[in-house]
Amino acid sequence: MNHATAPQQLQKKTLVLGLGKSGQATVRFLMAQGVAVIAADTRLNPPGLEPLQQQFPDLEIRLGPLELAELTCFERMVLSPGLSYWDPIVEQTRAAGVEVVGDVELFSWFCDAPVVAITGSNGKSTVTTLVAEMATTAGLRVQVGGNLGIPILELLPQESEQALKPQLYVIELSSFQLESTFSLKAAAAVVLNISPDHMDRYRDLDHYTETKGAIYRGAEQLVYPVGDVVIESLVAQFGSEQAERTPYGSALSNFNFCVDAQGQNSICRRGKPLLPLSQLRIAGRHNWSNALAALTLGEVVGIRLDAMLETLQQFKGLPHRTEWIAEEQGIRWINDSKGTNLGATLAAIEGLSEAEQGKVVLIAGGQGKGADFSPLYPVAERQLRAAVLMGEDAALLEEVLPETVARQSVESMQAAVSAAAHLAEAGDTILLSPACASFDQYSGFEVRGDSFRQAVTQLLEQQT
Ligand code: UMA
Ligand code: ADP
Repeated sequence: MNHATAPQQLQKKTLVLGLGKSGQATVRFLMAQGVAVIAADTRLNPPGLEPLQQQFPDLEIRLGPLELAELTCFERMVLSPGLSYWDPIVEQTRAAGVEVVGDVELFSWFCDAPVVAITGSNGKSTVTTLVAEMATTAGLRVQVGGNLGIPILELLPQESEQALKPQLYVIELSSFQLESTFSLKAAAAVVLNISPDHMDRYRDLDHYTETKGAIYRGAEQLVYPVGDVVIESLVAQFGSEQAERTPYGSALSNFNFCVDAQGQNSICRRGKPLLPLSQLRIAGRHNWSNALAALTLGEVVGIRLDAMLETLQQFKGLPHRTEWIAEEQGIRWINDSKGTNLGATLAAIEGLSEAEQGKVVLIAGGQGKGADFSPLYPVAERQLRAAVLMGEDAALLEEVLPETVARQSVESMQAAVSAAAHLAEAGDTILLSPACASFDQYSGFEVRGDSFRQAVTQLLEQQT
């Protein structure tokens, strides 16, 4: 379907299931298109209840456990990313002939500007923000959102905004969103990396990986990290034959690393040095790789190189992602609260250790989402001085620590910060990178990161 036929296609008896941010945006979008919807949520008091009741007093909203008989009365269900496409009741609803799609699918029916689509286990928000800032610096009208921040349907222009329609969409997509997306034809798509995450939602790692790979379906430019065999196989499986394949990170690809005439490690384009890494304000190998991904995506959709390089020199990184908080008595404090899976935490430890001589005192723990933490062992053996553990799955992390690593269990962030300060030595880095979701103790990673920052500031004030 293209955007001209989309409004007609919407006229189906529709249930919007899930009234979080994306469900609320979906209800508003469909109502604006004149579709009569019914809304539902399995929660008794979902976040969207009051705002939707206020805006649409006549909207029928059903709350609480789902009944199959109720669901199969609809022709279409728009499913929130928080609920699995393979949830038994959703599967039964599909088996009964109801079309189940997500908000990204609706977006792809309506969007009529090029889309840069970004997924991966880690680095999505950083790369999404970088590409959007590069495009903005180059003078394009850009809309940015998706899993990051603004629900995707809110990115589409309203009737009154047609004269200033976006020229580019830059969207972050989670595996949850990709489960129910079928028609997106991105101008450029990337899977940045794959490491286990959300293992409580998928059958196994292959299931999770394939869900992410679907971002390449129908894409014109397939961008991928060269040499990553898992992602290369996704490109082969989901990419069309006509699509252009554009790897990054090797001597044969457009963007890579090299040493310039002054001996400085640099970003280069086809062997020509462009920018010394020392001029980037984001640190760590993982972030340099994010920079290559952003440059490659930007180039294939036509963003000017000078604008991209200018952005790279200014971009300080997002809060809660290996964010520098303080340095006192030779000890650095880093907030990586967004490190919500082990892959992110390993990248943060390795990326930060590279530049420093000391060791890392890691603060970790929370909800492990069914992860296997054993890959922490060798990295911990090399780079950790100590681990301070908290939250629901602290014991699972402790099990995989080598004996050489000191450990302490704590109940609160304040206690974690004070324990870490005692365990660290001059030259060390104290890193909050939990490898876990935060929902057992906080309402989200931002609140967890803020509480870390506050506890660090308090401690350092007491010390002076
Ligand atoms: N839920 C129910 N019953 C329902 C609907 C939802 O119990 O009927 C629960 C879900 O299991 C989930 C929670 O409510 O635990 C939130 O789900 P939701 O679908 O209401 O979420 P939204 O508020 O709409 O936010 C979603 C994304 N959330 C998820 O995918 C869980 C947000 O990504 C996204 O920013 C937003 O849409 C706008 O597009 C957040 C996220 O955590 C940041 N994403 C995961 C991640 O990054 O790891 C994938
Ligand atoms: P996402 O949106 O995928 O969660 P973010 O850009 O918010 O990604 O970064 C989340 C965390 O993932 C960071 O705090 C850092 O620990 C880690 N990270 C960022 N980029 C990468 C990368 N390219 N490879 C591995 N880990 C990364």
